[in-house]
Amino acid sequence: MKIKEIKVTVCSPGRNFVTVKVITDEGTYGIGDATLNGREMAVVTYLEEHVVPCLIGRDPSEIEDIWQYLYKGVYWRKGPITMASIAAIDMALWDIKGKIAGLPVYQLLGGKSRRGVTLYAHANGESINDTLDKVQEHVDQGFKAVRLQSAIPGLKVTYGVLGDKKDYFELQGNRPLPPEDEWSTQKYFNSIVDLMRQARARFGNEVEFLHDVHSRLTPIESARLGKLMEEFSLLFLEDASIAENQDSYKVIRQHTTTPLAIGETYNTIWDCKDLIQNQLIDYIRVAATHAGGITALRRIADFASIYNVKIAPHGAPDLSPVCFAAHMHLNIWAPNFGIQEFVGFGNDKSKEIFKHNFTVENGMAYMSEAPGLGIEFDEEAALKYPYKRSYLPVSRLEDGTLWNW
Ligand code: CS2
Ligand code: MG
Repeated sequence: MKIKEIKVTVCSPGRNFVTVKVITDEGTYGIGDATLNGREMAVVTYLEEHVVPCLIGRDPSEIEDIWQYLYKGVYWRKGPITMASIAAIDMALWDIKGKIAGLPVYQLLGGKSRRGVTLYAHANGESINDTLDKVQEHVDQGFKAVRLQSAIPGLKVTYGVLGDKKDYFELQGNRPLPPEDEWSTQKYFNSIVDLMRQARARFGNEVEFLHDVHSRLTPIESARLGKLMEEFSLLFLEDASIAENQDSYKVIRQHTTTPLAIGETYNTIWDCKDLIQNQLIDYIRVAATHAGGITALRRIADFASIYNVKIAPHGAPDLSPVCFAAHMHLNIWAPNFGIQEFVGFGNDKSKEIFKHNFTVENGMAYMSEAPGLGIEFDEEAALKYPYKRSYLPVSRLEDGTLWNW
């Protein structure tokens, strides 16, 4: 069997998705996600101009060799664009291998380690009460874990809070230039404790709470936040601080027992190796699409398991349902699975394009037993929603200093 054709399709059912389809000379095909929010076309070009020509005629069963070929063979290793491209090819090859074997991919990884995949939902509110009402909605649907993000008094827009928008920033259609948001650490500290205190007062300790700081704090500020959060027993505090210097998490770790999660912006194991082996974090949140696919995430999960670090794959609205499918196979297999972020299966346009039979009930996701990844991509439907350039916001402090969004 040989790779005969590779198609890269960009569609925008509310937000841009980049989907790769690898087709063999025997007609079997697989799909993968290559979506990199705000830089989608860079990945498309990388794939079409630099990757596809090298793969035509190769044996699609040689997943590992193709992964190594695309990773080491490029010389200029790593980076989000390279790794998203490798990820999409990798997911598609696992999809093909499963289809040929007549097995869902998780069976090829080692089978199920649990009945279902525990999810956490997002409660985003314009006020603390609004946020807590959203928590209630998720609890009523059976979710056992909810991430709380609430507007910060005095700031126009805050990560995760929808403002006057009807939907996530990632789904607010195209933004021809990056919007600029303002950040104040002081205003944030003035409200975050109240949010969690009122949440615990209303829901007791039955619900797991999570919170995404979105890299807005310095390490010592993260240490301070971690200590303040201890009384609320969070499941984890996410992206408390940027960790390009992985040692900086030693500053946080020595001050607080609040569990720490990081990793959604990482694209190789090297970005998190020290954090994991020095046990500076408790959850690694790498996404299959951004970190090199199933082959790479399996490696990271196994490495993390040696250090009691759990996987909690990124699952924001800018990761396509194909990425969610890949995560489902990894999550149901990984002995050190922790929890999966879940923001729904997308809007109606997205459901028209990406078809699957994964199910969600009482805050748990259940596998599709279809061979391969268990998800189909309707190219015709996709072409109804053409690419629209869109950017993630940029963040500045109140004095204008460029900050971490
Ligand atoms: C967030 C993401 O879901 C999360 O944890 O950090 O929504 C993130 O902002 C987006 O994926 C960026 O594109
Ligand atoms: Mg996040």
